[in-house]
Amino acid sequence: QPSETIKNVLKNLGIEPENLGVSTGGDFFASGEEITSYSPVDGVAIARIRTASMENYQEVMEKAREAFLEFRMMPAPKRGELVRQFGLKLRQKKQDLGTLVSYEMGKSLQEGLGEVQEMIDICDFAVGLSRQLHGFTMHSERPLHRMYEQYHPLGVVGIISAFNFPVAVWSWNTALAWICGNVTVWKPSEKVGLCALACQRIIQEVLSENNMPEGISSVLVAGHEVGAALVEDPRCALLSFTGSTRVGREVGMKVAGRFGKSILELGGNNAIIISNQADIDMAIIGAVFGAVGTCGQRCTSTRRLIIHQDVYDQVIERLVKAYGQLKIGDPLDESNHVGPLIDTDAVAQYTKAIEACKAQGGEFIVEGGVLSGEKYSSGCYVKPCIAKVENHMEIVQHETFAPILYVMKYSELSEAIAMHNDVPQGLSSAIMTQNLREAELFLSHKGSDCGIANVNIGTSGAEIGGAFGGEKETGGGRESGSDVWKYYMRRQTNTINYSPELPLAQGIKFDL
Ligand code: UN1
Repeated sequence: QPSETIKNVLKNLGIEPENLGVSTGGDFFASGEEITSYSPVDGVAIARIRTASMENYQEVMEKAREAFLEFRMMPAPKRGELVRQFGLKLRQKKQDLGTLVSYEMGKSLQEGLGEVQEMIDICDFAVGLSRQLHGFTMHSERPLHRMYEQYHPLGVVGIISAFNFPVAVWSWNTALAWICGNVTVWKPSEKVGLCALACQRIIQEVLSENNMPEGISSVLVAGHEVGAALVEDPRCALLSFTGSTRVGREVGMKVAGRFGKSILELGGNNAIIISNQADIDMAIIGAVFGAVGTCGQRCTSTRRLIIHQDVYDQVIERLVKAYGQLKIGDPLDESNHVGPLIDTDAVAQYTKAIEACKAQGGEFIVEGGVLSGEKYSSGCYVKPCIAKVENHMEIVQHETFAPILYVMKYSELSEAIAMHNDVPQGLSSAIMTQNLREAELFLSHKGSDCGIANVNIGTSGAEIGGAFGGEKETGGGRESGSDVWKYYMRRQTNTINYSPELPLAQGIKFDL
């Protein structure tokens, strides 16, 4: 049984003991199998969700298509007004939704609230953008001609999101997709289906208060089959996928195969270079938060530290000390630093990675292990750990979604950058240095090869105002800020002739 506090949160968010997992904006429905959402915090079965059947999926896609025909004609600033109201409701629901995120996913309450704050921020950002979907105008090479470009909505945007950011990733996609005139269909991770239902209820309130048709925002809590159908469906104009590189590779190829568009946000293998000219206090905080925050389950989590030999011993000593002070336990208790992993499968992956690391020659300077005892009865709590490794080791080349931090040593910055880039992934990166030359080199063309490169900030915790995403096996997609909205629209170049002649471009003569 969830605690009284949690029961209240569930009630405030419209979550029942038994829920239907599909909605297009009206009554919830579903006729697939039933699943149970368990909390990794205490192992409690929070609630049950009936998932989408394939028939339910077809119904959702039809509704979405119909809604798009209407929604695309609504002026963008009016669509922005819907998103503004959504942001206001999120402000009212922040405490409840943040608590549910923390309880269902297991991240700390601070981080759960932070995730809802990201939703609010992207709404504000999108409201402003709704009046700024600018294209260029160009000078035509022909007399009395005009050229310009416009951005048109795409259609149905499919969103497949991961368990680790149960609410924010959806909102980065939807806030932009909606102001751009698209409708959205969301298949969240089944591990955090209740968070998805809560989000859908909030947006539905806004849409129905504004007498909007059904189909603008849909959710499908569903299994693999429905996800696969969405990937293959030509009605899904853009598919935004967050998840593993293994699955993302399949998704990307399938969507490309039907000439659909995709945004892929896949694995990271993020490193911080700690220079001998770093502010070490800052470096330690950045590294520890990056490695253990969200129990190492962010795609931006710090996986590797590349430390200058002159400060290596000092940094190691301070890391070991800091890890000794970490409090592991209930993430809703604000005195704890580290909560649980998402489930016992994740715990098994963690244990396997530690064994592999040892077998490949890694030396643990902070030992890992699975915690047991009453406080840890869900079986999902593990000890953050640190291993001395070499960058080329197979385990170091892979992303393990757990708090395992790999440390290595360098002597020259060029060598550190080479090690930094010598992994298949390219999401987030950082250098800790107070030396301008080092910082600029790291940010230069021969510096970090990642989509995100920071100076004197850790690898995680990106703001929504920048474009979020990475290179190489991270998939190349970008979400949230900057000019990312362009991914959600199709560009059209228009040339208008207002002369009485028909001159051809490139000086071609064609007389009849
Ligand atoms: C993710 O882990 O999928 O930069 C997203 C960060 C967050 C987003 C992480 N703003 O850590």
